[in-house]
Amino acid sequence: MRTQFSRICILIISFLTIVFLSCEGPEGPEGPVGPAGAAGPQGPAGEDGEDGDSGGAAGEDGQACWDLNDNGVGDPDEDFNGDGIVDVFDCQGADGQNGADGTDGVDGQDGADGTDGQDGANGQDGADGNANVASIVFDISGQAGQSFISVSVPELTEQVLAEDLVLIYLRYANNDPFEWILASGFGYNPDHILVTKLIVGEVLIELRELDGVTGALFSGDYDRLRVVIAKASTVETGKSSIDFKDYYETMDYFGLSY
Ligand SMILES: [Ca+2]
Ligand SMILES: [Ca+2]
Repeated sequence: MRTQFSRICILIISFLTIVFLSCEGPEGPEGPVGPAGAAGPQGPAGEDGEDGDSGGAAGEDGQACWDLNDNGVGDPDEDFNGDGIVDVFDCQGADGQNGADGTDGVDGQDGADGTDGQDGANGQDGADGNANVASIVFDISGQAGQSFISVSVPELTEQVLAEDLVLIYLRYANNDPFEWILASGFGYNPDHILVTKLIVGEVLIELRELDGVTGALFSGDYDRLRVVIAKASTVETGKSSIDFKDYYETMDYFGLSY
């Protein structure tokens, strides 16, 4: 009985297998490309190549430091140290910057005095002076405010007063240039006259106003008194035309400076 059942089962299974196999459909389309696989391991190193050709051309020489014009020749003007050879000793770098000024040195000692120079040549003789004429000037500005002044003149000796010509001039200080007035007669202004007296060693001068009123006539208008003493022999006869009131003509006549 059991064997029969097994056979029946086998028959059923076989039948079902035939049924499934006979039921397979047609083949479907090709599916998409799958993802790339992982890289494989590195392969072994290859063999060394052959050595290249070592016979390349040599490079050109560089420029020598002394060859300023780069012509490869030592030119005369490249012989900087002047020894007749152009070589590395002629190589010069660029000038450096000037250094800072040094501190001043200590003053040296004074040198010895030099020897005296030679005397110069004598100058030319000056014009002859007039030994027979004396001209003396006195400052009378300190006597301002007076109407009468006395000036000490030691040169007026008794002999001079007896033999020589004596002229007295007053300088009027208020004009530019100054004017000299003969101290006898009218003064610079016609409102007064000048009266001069000569005594031994002294000149006396009085200013008299024409209106008879005596005032402080020497108010500083006259600041200098000049005494001219001329030997009588120097006053030539026939020269009476000299106007002694003209101060400059008189000075010229006696050869005196103004
Ligand atoms: Ca050169
Ligand atoms: Ca040289």
